[in-house]
Amino acid sequence: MDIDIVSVFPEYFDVLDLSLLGKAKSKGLISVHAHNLRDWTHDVHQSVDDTPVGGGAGMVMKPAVWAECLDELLGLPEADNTDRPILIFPNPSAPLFTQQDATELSHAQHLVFGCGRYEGYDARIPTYYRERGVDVREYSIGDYVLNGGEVAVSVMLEAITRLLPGFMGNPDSIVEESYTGGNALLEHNQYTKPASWRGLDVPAVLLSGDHAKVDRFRRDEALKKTDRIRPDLIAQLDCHALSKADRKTLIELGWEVSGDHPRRIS
Ligand code: 6GU
Repeated sequence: MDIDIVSVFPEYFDVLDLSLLGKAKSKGLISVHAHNLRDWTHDVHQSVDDTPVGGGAGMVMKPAVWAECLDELLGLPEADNTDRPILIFPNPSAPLFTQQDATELSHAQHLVFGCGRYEGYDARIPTYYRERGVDVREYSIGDYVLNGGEVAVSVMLEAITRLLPGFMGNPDSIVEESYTGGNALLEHNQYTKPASWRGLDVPAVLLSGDHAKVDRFRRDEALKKTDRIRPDLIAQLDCHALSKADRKTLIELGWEVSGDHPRRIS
């Protein structure tokens, strides 16, 4: 996978050489290039932003500089639509980035990320590239405000690249974790040895050696934890995909399990 990142703080991405992502780079699984947007300016001040049309606080990133940069990285106008990169802009006012997006993007050959700074970027930039057939995505990583897209891009990159075949030592750990697959639950608690530590014991069933019982215990723990912390995820479950034992647990937790999705009744 080839990854280009455009930012006014390209050094921010030097940290990608550390960690697992650095390992994936040295293994040749991914290549990452962080570019400085200011390299595409022509004025002495290398300015990339201007005041908002219509008034208001802050500065907005100018379309012309971005377009010179993105035309080059996307190979426009020559490249045909088939192997164009996917263009991604972090944006706090966009749909939330989910595990499903990470999975889908992990199958792409080439991703280009454009980091906005200040109060954002001119809305005509994504429009322009969409009109030229580019797959343009805008994502928020959560309901809070960051100063710029750099942190959001590193979050998305980590979520995407760890799904690449050969990235993780043990691919099973991806299959088992929260948010994977259509029926997302929070993960059950994990424990390691010793079985008793400072007066706190691990749940006895985990020491029983009875794998069916352990699986059921963990599944019920996941259902209870999700009910408590993220009931919105329970309400999105597909009732038809739930086992008899899952239904029983959810009913005990106060859900009606019929129709397409569970509904809280008490
Ligand atoms: Cl993608 N960008 C910024 N600047 N702030 C955010 C965000 C993105 N997602 C949540 N907050």
